[in-house]
Amino acid sequence: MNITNIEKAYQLAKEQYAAIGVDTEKAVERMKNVVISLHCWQTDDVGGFEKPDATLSGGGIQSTGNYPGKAKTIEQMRADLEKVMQLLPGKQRLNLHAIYGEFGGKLVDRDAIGIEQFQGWIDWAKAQKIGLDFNGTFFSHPKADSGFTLSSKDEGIRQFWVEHMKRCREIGAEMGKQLGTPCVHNTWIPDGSKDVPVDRNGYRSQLKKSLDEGFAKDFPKEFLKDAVESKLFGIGAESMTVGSHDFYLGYAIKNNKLICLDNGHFHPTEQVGDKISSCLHFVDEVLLHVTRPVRWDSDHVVTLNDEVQLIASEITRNNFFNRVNVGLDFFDGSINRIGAYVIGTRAAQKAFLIALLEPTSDLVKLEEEGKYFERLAMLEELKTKPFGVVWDYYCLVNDVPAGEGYIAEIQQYEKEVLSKR
Ligand code: RNT
Ligand code: ZN
Repeated sequence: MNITNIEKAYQLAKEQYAAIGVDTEKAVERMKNVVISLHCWQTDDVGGFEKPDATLSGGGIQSTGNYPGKAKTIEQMRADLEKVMQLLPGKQRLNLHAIYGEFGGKLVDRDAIGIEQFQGWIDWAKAQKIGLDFNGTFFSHPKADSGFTLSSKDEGIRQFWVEHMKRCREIGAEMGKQLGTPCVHNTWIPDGSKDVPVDRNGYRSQLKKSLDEGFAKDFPKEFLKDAVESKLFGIGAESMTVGSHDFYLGYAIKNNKLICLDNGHFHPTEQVGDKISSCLHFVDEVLLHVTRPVRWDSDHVVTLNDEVQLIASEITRNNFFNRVNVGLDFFDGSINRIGAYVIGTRAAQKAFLIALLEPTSDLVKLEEEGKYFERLAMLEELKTKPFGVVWDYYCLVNDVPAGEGYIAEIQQYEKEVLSKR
């Protein structure tokens, strides 16, 4: 896109927003507060590097599609991530899963991983000037095949996963320490039951016991922040999910943990955007997994929709940037994976910029005066203000392609790199 045209259009847009009391410069400046954690698992459909050609198995999460060019080695994955970050304005973090360590062709089981397998990632992150987040991997493993991990009634299996969790926290804390920015360590387990269970309470007691053991060691908050991720149901766990929202929200409040809200993990008419201000009255911080559930927890590529918009608006209106950690969680193997990343991350960023271009205090005033026609009218008018022009300007000042400019760059990367894999 032509630079002078973007600048010309921006000046006009700036005036239009100023007329309704919105400072576009300030909005662009406040985008610095929006740091998005890129979920590493979009690069290879949640495969990881434990075994050659590993594919996601079990856990009720599913990646579909077989688009060519998937990252098969750590080097390829890093190259892809670097490409993605070159096409994104603003600052990102990287969110790693435990199966993405550098295992050097040896089988290092989940209860044996350590910082050795992740030092390379820390060095890479340091060079990229980004922070790292971390997740234990409680699926794609024979000891998860029964459908129960931390909530298992088999003591050997339960202990195995508790050990995994402990090791993941050690790794996360070391990442935070070395990189000078706390690592958000998230625990999601697939545990649940396809058919109606009898002893729901028994499994939840096991899970509580395991979490207490896994969290027994304290780490400084500057290094590590622990989150627990709830879910309503998963495929193969339709009748009961052990780690439900009630369970984890209770656990997080009582034990000073972060609650992870994944917007694919609730009933389709529930909105995560509405939950943020509720949870933040009782927990210090929240972790988000921003995704796009289509009829179920399908983890489609994030697009700019009402759900994501409400999430961004709630964070922005309340200036919750320091209390809400924004991560992404989708995996689509049916289209160019780098393209999927860029579309999804940019969509989330756009939602934040739109939220920052809102005359919030004026709207609150209308609301408090009971002027609901005027409030609705303004909210409608805001939808057709020249947001896209401010977005292009934001990309321009961040030195990344504006508008659709990233499409050609991804096509070129596909031709030069992905198609040769
Ligand atoms: C699964 C959860 C979880 C995973 C990742 C890969 O339903 O959303 O966050 O997607 O851990
Ligand atoms: Zn998630």
